[in-house]
Amino acid sequence: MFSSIPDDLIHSLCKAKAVTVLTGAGVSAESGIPTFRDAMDGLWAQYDPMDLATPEAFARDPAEVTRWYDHRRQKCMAVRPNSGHYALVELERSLDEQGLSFTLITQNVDRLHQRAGSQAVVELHGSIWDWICTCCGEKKEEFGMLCTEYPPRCTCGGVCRPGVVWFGEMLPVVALELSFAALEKCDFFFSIGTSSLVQPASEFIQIAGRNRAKTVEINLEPTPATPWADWYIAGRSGEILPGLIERLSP
Ligand code: BJW
Ligand code: ZN
Repeated sequence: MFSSIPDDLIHSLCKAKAVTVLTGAGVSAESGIPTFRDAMDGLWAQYDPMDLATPEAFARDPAEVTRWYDHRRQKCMAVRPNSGHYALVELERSLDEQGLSFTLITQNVDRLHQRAGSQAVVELHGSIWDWICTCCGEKKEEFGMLCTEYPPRCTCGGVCRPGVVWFGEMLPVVALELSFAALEKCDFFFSIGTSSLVQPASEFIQIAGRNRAKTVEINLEPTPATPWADWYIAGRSGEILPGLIERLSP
């Protein structure tokens, strides 16, 4: 069960000219991908993701860290986008048809939004399918492929690292610029399935609100973003979003 969607939220969203959506791990949870702060499964149950998703962990043991990412890649391939992902595709299509603006910013590295059909996705924390050579800097995408060695090597002989953003690292400049432009432009902002603990994404709701956007948060539980939200809807994004999109239809 989830709290009902208020009429004034629907009314405000119907009037919006530019919508920006920020998603986090909760949006993929109903597909079967554990959230970042959920316990890990199988062989990796004894590990804390906060200890593996760091430059220090990769420097210490690149083979272990790349094996962990391969485990997660396997999981990503084994699952499908859920009704929350598809509802966001529908929202994008509907706004597009009306000539209105839509930006989807995701902290997720799993590419499920793209697999669902979302067109313009800003990947704030990179992608689990990208590799970057630590030696020559070459970036390559290997969607759907697993490693043949740990860590994989570039043609130059250098060690490759996952193309994701770890704690203490800068976010991709283009993704940041697109995000800030979308926050400045939007008059309606969604924060969906994120714990709002990790900067800079955790501040997006405040930035959007300061720019006079109406803000809504959808999450199983309140987060540090909740006080900044004009509406907080408690529940699963895969249940709430389809109902919300349906209410937009004339
Ligand atoms: C549902 C649901 C359902 C469940 N429906 N909801 C001190 C030292 C060094 C750095 C810092 C520091 N203090 C602050 C910093 C900055 C740091 C930071 O914020 N740290 C905090 C932990 C304090 N940030 C950074 O370092 C960032 N870079 C940066 O700021 O650069 C400038 C800078 C440089 C140097 C120093 C200081 C500043 C980079 C952050 C990179 C984050 N990377 C990760 C890993 C990506 C790769 C990988 O996946 O392996 O990104 S960490 C992890 O957290 C991952 C996620 O994208 C990110 C956010 O998590 P998310 O999506 O919110 O997931 P969860 O699991 O936290 O929450 C899930 C939510 O869903 C929950 O709320 C559930 O209730 C909900 N939910 N099911 C709806 N069905
Ligand atoms: Zn190289």
